[in-house]
Amino acid sequence: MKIVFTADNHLGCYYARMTPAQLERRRLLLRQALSQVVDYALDNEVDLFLQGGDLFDQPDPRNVEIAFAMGEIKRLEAGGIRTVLIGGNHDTPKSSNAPGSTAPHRILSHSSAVLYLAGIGGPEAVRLSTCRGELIVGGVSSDSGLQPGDDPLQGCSFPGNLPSVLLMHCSLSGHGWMAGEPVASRESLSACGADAVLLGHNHRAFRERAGSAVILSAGATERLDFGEIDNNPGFWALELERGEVRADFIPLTPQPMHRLRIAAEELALDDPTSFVLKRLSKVVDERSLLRLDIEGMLDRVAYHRLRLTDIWRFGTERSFYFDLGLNGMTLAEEEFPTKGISVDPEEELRRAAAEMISSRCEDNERLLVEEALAASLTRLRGEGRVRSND
Ligand SMILES: [Mn+2]
Repeated sequence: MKIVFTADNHLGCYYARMTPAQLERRRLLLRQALSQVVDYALDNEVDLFLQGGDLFDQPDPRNVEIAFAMGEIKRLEAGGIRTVLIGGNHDTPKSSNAPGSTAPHRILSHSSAVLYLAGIGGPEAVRLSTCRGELIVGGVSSDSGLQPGDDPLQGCSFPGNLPSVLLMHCSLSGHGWMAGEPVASRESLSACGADAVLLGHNHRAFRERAGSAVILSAGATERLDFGEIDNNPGFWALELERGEVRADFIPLTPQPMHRLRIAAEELALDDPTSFVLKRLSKVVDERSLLRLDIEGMLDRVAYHRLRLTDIWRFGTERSFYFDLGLNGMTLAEEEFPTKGISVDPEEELRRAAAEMISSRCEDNERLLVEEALAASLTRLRGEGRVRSND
């Protein structure tokens, strides 16, 4: 029996700092990645299309994403392929008993070609017939009711007479993801008796064994942020018999992504801005997601020479999306003469505001700083008056 297994497609993924046009293009690429998985399933005439959670980035996806997913399911159906879905931590509502709350998978499961295994509170298993034989598919959707460290699979077992796969969306012990979330243990995966355990959630693909079970992490179909730059997106093609699993990882070509790090200490120059632009010009291209991080201790002279707005504009105009990371940068302490200096509070406020404005990329952030400055000056002058009346 032939199976395609994908997870973490994150349709409709939101990026707070993208423009609406960038966001639309990025979301189109996420949809196209899933279409490539569907194309593969159709070209190779597989029996089942399994999705291991986080098909959508949110529990309430936009209509465009739902309509797209339905269209892909219909394409699979026309090719005689059934789809099995489970919910992930992103696309399952946090509380299933909140009024009006339902998983988007329930919309898709109105198609007779879709089986949604909500599997909250324990695996839900079905026996499926395909033209190549029968199998058992178990599913455990992401369950926000579980506590950190809970094992979502405790005590589950599969009958031994048919080929079986278990679809889950959770971390595997030993693969650090996020602290404080439920983790499937190798012991319970091995004890459940499934031939293959198919895991969504970890955006990095891997293959392991637990006892007689083959464990496959699907990985995501795109690199969702700069922290995933070293991941290789893709999906799995499986051939399954009782007690025998053959699996090939099929890579997908992600959107190009670059990350450039510059040490602040390198910027002690007459013209640090040109230095940065020269480094950037070697990696920018209009299809790429690009992030520049300036890290380390920057002295104040270099800081005042560094034109961050020019750098941001240069990156933004020449790449698909440009992100400037300054969190790893600190400013060196300024040395003051030991005799003491006189400070004009208004002047200091203006200077601080000018510094903040020059390091902000967004117009609304700059406006906010200007408003804060005006409010601070008003208060400062007001307090001055109160004191002089005393
Ligand atoms: Mn995910």
